[in-house]
Amino acid sequence: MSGREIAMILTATARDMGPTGKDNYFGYGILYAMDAVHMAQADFEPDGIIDLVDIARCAQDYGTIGDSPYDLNTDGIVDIFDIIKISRWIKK
Ligand SMILES: [Ca+2]
Ligand SMILES: [Ca+2]
Repeated sequence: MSGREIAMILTATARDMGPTGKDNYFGYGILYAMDAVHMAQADFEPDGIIDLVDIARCAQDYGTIGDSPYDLNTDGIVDIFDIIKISRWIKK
């Protein structure tokens, strides 16, 4: 993974603070390391982008209980909340 990809993931998963978007006081916002790790792992069909193919991979494991790479919110089951989470990371 390149430095540019890491920077993109860190900024995409940061929680915005202060004025909307990047600002001089908060920058991109609060760093959420766990979300950044999950986003980095969510490129299930490794091509450097998260898209519908990656969501489809996640959906294929729908209903799986226990350890799964598709359990992006680490609640022990692959369900709609994991699909919603990966959907937020699709590049717009
Ligand atoms: Ca992908
Ligand atoms: Ca889950």
